[in-house]
Amino acid sequence: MAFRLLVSGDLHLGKRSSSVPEDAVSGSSRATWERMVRWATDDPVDAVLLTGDIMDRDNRYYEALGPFRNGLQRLEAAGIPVYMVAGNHDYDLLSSIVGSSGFEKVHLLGAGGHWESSILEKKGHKLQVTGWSFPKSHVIEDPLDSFSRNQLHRDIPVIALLHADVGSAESRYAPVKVDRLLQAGPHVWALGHIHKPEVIHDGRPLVFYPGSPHALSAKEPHEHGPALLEVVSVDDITMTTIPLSPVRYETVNVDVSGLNHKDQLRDRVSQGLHEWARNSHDQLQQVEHLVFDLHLRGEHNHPEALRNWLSGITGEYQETLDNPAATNMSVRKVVVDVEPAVSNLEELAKEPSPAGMLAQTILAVKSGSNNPLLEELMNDWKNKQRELAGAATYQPLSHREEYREDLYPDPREHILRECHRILAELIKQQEAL
Ligand SMILES: [Mn+2]
Repeated sequence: MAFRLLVSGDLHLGKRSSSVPEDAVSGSSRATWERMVRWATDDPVDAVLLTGDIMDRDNRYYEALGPFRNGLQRLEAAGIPVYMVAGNHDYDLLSSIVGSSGFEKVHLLGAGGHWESSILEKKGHKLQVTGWSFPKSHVIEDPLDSFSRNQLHRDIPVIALLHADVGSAESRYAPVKVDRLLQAGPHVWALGHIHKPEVIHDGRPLVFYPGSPHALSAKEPHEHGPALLEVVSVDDITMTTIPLSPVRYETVNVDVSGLNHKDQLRDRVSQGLHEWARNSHDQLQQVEHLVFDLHLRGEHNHPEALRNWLSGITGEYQETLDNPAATNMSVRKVVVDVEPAVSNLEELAKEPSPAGMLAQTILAVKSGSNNPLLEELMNDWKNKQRELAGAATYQPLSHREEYREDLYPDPREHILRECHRILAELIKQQEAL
């Protein structure tokens, strides 16, 4: 006998996926919520567990309230209990929804930041669900400071729900140390806050972020969906992802070496995208929007021409796959990341010329070493970054999580790309002489 539990968090109802047409119904996170409710009721699970940030504060959550409540009503009507905790986005939104609708099986656990438990029963078997909810938008204390092992039942599986930032001590979103989760007592820690699905500890306990079930941006690539937990006993717990997100983001590399015509390039790109889709056929059964970042790789001395030949592709390219979901493929972004066709970069690096300096710098980035030009570029980059981060223009954004994540990208890959571009330009000029 196993408990089957559908686990998810970070739905951010009210939000839409970026780079998906505004009028596409499946571009909204509520589409995935509706899919989850259908999945949970079709072959009824024993409970639905939600790990916070179900509603998105910054977006049109009033519009999302109806669909959320409606889904809860369908789960309640099917006799499926729901246990949830609040995150930093919905710390003050969930209690009113749960409290005012006369639900009997929908539970908000740990309101106000006080750990709280509930027991789930099935054919004489028991399982404990415990949880802690955000009491306000920012929490700098570790929620495990107030966690007590005494509240745990002995000999039955315990699933803990927590919206928290694991491993980042400086976080303002409930920082938690992995070690404390491992030693606290529950057999499963189902977490919320991080949108990328991640298993932090596989075993006992199982510690994982199910991630956002609906892919919201290109920063959330690959498969997304809720997790199915199957709990047989404290020693027999398995987790699988149910890929319900109708949106999927992927990066595809296309080798453009030797391509010297626009049509050739466009054909190669289309081939590359179709090949990716063919190889991932089984994973696209529910994907309605497949959004690509296209990386052009290989050797080429005319990166600007490549860019021009593909200009407009980000708006124009639309192809529909012949599969049950009629997956629509589009291109969000093109990155030209080609290397100059140089017969011997090491030889070139010995030359006392601008091309030689660039070759040296390329070799330095690739080998992880340093040279004076690279050092100078890195310093310039850091100074510019600091200026930008402090600029008044961007201050209104400074509280946004996604903004802070973007602040300090690794400059080396950008420097490498620019060195390649300039070296290719120099070679082109020399060829023309
Ligand atoms: Mn969060």
